[in-house]
Amino acid sequence: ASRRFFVGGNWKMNGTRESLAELMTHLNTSNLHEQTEVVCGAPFVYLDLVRSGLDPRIGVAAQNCYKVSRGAFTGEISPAMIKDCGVDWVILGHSERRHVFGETDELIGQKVAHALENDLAVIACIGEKLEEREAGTTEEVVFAQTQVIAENVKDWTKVVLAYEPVWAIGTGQTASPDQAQEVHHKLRAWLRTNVSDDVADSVRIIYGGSVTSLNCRELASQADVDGFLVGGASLKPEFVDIINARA
Ligand code: G2H
Repeated sequence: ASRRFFVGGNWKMNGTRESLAELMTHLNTSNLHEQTEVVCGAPFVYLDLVRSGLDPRIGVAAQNCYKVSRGAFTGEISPAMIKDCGVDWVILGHSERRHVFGETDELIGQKVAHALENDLAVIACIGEKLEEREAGTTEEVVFAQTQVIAENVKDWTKVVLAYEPVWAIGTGQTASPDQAQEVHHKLRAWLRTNVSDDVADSVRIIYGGSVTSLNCRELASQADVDGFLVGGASLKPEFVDIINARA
């Protein structure tokens, strides 16, 4: 399958005008492989700044959104507002949203549906916790999370699935290439059985969790690893090496 390599940066709650300007200059002036699709996830307050500052060939993502267009939802941001800032992507279901802010599968599903209806492309995140992996329930957990996302997707061309094992996030404990490949392969098989051959063959399944310039190449060489969602390392110059991980 010829899936375009996809590298997302998830800046999380980091950055200042000054530091992001520096990071954007670095990205804009670096040699990024044309065949890699790059999207940077910026904090809401900097979406405008980042969209106007980054080279147009680099996409921008919000890191969350709400499930309706407007109204009395203090503190929330809608897909319509994100689009209005010229931003085309949103990250949904990140483990920090699930586990720090208590977002449920049901809410994440509703957000996915609403974002897609409003023409935002979605990086949909799933992943098991350490105790779930140790209990042997990794498949069960990620299939159940994927099921809820799938129920809310009509157009899979606008979806990237991000597998982020919670035990690997920000811990420096990256999944091994074999561990990542095993779950990605099973997720693709799940899509084949439960959605379609076409979707299974075409949807990018990216890996997230302590990806660095040192471990990205071996991970990128795995058959079912179609890219990365990168947190900590996406704020550093080495992000360029990760973007260019696939030769
Ligand atoms: C996982 C990842 C980016 P990090 O959350 O989504 O972060 O690379 O810092 O583990």
